[in-house]
Amino acid sequence: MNLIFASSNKNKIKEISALMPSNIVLQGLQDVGITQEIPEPGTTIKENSFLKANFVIDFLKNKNTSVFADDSGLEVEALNNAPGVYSARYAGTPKNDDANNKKLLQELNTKTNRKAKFVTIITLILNGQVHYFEGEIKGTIAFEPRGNTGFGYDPLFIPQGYRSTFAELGAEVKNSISHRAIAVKKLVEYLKNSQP
Ligand code: ITT
Repeated sequence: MNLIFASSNKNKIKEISALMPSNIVLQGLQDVGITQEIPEPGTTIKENSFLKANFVIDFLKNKNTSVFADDSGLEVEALNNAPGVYSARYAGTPKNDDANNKKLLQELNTKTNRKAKFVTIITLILNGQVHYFEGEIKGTIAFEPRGNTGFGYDPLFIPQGYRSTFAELGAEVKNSISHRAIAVKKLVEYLKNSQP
């Protein structure tokens, strides 16, 4: 089946492509003629996840389009779960991973509690029906950026049970345990069971 992934984040597209079975043909936004960045005006991760998927349905004016979107964020306990829904633009616009990581370290400068979690909510719109799939992973925030794989907050996030950051662990390990991998596995399972 053809499935549109409503994301312009190349790293997410790479991670999700690696988790998709071969009978699902992923189409990017450009494949369906969407070149602008999809607005994310929501105040929760779930809301933005839905808005991104629904944008594609509205844009294509086709309620039977099969589309999914991933909205993700980092929730840091000592910062009242910030940056959360604002993870992409934590240090302002345009979005910048290095600036976000720098700001996060500054905000945590005086904190001893380094606990955090990554959250992903995938919204699937299939035959006009909306479905949500969630994934999260607990961990802690390192004291300086380490490693050079992945994206976003990966150089600062140490998943529970490990000593290395996601950026040090590499794509294969990240993709076997991450928030996104957990949500995508649920999505794939659902698609497998819903196909004739
Ligand atoms: P879309 O086009 O899919 O919306 P985006 O980059 O805007 O791409 P989000 O709105 O979900 O994605 O923003 C989440 C931000 O959180 C993202 O820019 C990263 O900074 C961070 N993030 C999300 N998933 C991550 C991951 O697996 N590892 C590290 N950082 C992540």
